[in-house]
Amino acid sequence: MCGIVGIVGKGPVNQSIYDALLVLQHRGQDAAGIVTSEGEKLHLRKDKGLVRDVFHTRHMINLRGNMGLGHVRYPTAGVSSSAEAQPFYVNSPYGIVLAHNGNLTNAEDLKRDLYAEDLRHLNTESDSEVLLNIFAHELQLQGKLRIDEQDIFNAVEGVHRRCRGGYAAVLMIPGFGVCGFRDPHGIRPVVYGKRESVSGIEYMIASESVALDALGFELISDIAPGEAVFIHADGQLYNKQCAEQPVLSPCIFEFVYFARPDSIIDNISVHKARLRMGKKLAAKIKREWKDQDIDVVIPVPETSRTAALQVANVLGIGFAEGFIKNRYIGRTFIMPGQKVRKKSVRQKLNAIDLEFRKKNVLLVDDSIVRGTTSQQIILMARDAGAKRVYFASAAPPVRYPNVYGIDMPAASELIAHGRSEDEICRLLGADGLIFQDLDDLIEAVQKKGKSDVDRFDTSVFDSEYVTGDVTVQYLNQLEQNRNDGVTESRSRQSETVIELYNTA
Ligand code: PIN
Repeated sequence: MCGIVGIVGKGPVNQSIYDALLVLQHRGQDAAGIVTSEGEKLHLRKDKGLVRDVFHTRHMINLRGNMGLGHVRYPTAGVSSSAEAQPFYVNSPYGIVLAHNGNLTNAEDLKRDLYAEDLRHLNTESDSEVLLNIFAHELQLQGKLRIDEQDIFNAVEGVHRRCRGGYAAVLMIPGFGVCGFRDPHGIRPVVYGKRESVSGIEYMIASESVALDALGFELISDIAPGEAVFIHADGQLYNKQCAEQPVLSPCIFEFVYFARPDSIIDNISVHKARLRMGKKLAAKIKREWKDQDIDVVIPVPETSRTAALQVANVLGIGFAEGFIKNRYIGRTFIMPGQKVRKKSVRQKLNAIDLEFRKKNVLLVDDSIVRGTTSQQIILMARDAGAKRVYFASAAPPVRYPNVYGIDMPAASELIAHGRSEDEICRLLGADGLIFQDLDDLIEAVQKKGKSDVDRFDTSVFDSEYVTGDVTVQYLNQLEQNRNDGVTESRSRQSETVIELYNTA
């Protein structure tokens, strides 16, 4: 997953882009980048690391100009390296920089076409570089020395014709303007807003509305599925629907876990959606655990708190904070020749024994993915003296991989893949386990049918991939790539799963 931002300002934008990236940091901690346009000149700084570590004063001083883009990256496709940090740049036509959130499901075909037909060279494994080159080629086809917004929209139409998958992107042409666009299913979120400055109106495009809030921008709208918004360097805003059959189907996992609770996505408050998830989950617990003997509801920090509080309210049971998270958990330093170990959950979370001692506790988490954390948390609750440990997930079992840009493990690493709920409960070592029903989750996010969203991408729960192009071969390839130890951390985490399962 990644976070993107684009600003057309009336003064220097470097600080505003930096601040917006800090607010979007939860969307990716692997790499960060900012590019600004000072007239025709581009200034770029990108590297691996957190926003606060990538940009120093000397970099910020160089990032001159009144418009620019920013990106925070979470590795999805490809390896994690500084060469793959974004924004990406291509020099022809006109010079274009692009930052992307999502994943193209037909990237391999597009790479072949770019090479063999469009005569373009790609220098990374990243599908974002593919997206940029497709856009660049489509813009080149307009065949003009001086372009206008219509040429940009025509090129975005070309992107929608050729690309499949999830993509929310911002791009910039130096001295000309910034464009934001969203795939025809609107899988990944992206919004735009404005702020009045003494010199006129400034515009921002960002992954989440929280970035607008934090910088004093007022939310105008989500970019609609298939739509493109273009802001000219002079501050004029244009928008156009560039897809033939747009169908809004946003990723439901943004609401479950990924997005900040203070964001509004497709007119739905993430916070309120999580409150409704808690209500629904409590109703299911009431229905299914008639003689439940829960003494206290304890959230697994952070995301699940909102839902857990509602579970406790609806059940009429006490709520307690039983786990304390270390906010300053540091990096793992790899010494030569040393085997890298995953930081244990115990280093990140510590239990307050008195909230567990001699009690039947219900732990609530937003989701169960690999199950490794859940397993360790249940052990911690027992070690802290709990009599019985029940576990509830505010989302249904995650059984299938994500192909639209959420960094999820391969199917075989998902604890729920091919397993019944009873089997998962046994592996986790819980005394009882309950999952949200998918229909309830959809209703919770949909505001009981009151939102404009008729359909969500729920593929991680039911394998219904909204773009309709995800084949068994594609998923097998994904399984192989993700299992091949694409990143150290992934392979390390799967090791831990096996170790823990064997001891269960
Ligand atoms: C983490 C939110 N949430 C916790 C992410 C753990 C799955 N995990 C998904 C649960 S936070 S596991 O609150 O935002 O920090 O199932 O893979 O063990």
